[in-house]
Amino acid sequence: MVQPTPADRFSFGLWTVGWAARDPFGDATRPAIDPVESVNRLAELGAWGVTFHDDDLIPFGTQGAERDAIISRFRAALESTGLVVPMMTTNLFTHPVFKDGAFTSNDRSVRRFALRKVVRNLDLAAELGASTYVFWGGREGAEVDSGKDIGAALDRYREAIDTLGAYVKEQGYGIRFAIEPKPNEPRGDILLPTLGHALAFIAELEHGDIVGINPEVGHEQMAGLNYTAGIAQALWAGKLFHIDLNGQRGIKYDQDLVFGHGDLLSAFATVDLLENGPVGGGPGYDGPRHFDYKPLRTEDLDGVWASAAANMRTYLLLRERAAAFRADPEVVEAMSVAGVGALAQPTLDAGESLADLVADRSAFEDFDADKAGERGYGFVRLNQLAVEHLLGAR
Ligand code: 3MF
Ligand code: MG
Ligand code: MG
Repeated sequence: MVQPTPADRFSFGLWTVGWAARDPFGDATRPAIDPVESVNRLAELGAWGVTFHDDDLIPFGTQGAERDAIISRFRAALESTGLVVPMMTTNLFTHPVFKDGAFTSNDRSVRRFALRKVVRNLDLAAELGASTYVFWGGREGAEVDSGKDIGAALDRYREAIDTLGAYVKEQGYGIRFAIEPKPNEPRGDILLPTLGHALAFIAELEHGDIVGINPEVGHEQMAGLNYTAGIAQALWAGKLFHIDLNGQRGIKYDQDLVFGHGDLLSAFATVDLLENGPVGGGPGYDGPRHFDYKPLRTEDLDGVWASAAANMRTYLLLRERAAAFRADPEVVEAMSVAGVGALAQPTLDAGESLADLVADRSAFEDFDADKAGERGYGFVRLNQLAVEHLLGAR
């Protein structure tokens, strides 16, 4: 079925469809969209959830009764459509106060303000039933090497995440954090630039048990990395808490294209991993299928909703193709020839020590390395089968 339903658990950020298409060189090409309109339209299209930064819904600086009124109007729209809020996040990048970062600004008063801004929005996230809270540190970085002590910045980053982690635990919110890596833009260099850096950072946290990652397709590809391989490592580490699906064409600015409109073969592999689990076996991903894309600046409002629908339709088409790929007996055979499943077998036998291996002449002295080197793995054939399934040729 290529008609999305809430069972598919597709979610969109308010800032995605709501992007008025202002860029560094040009004015907005579209009017702002009322968040309630976005909720209604996304629900009509078959989405399941909506996500947002505090300031996407409640303009920066809005307090008290005015803030409450905005929230209750939004809640009414959620209730009438059945849309849920699976994830929330904080805008710690738009206001000039954050120009040198939020948690890692050189200015301590800014760091304190940032923490306070997150706490208020975490309380709202708990009220709205969000189970994931994303941290994208777009301004946590630098352009000038001598202007930022990276070690001290990481200390402050850790302090912030641990302080907030302790808070959600004390409150019993049941919220997990997901750090979203990005190599650059808007800062020249951003801290935690790839998912690997983020995983290493999480290992240093006191409350790392509730902290995972939210890798975005385009962000990893901006660093020239293989997104599917990256999220496979995150799954392996039990840290794939959320995902930002979109498209990117090579190492350039963050394009936020529709999912599949960048590297389509990579998108196929991503959906195959998320839906069917690793090729050698094991569980896939059970979180939201979240799109963090931007409708092209050339689109009018009809184009905005068509592009939102395109993300979901592409995902569902790839899901169909990936299921057919895995079920194809020729693919199963090609994977067997390639030894894909054989990698699951431990290299040492149960109870075998390294000394036992050293004593095993068949492993080394009598091993015919030249003969083993002659083996063909057939990976090209396997990839061609994937391409043919993707093209609908099988
Ligand atoms: C920027 C992003 C962000 C994050 C968001 C949290 C504005 O490139 O991807 O979107 O996704 O802040 O989810
Ligand atoms: Mg992005
Ligand atoms: Mg993102």
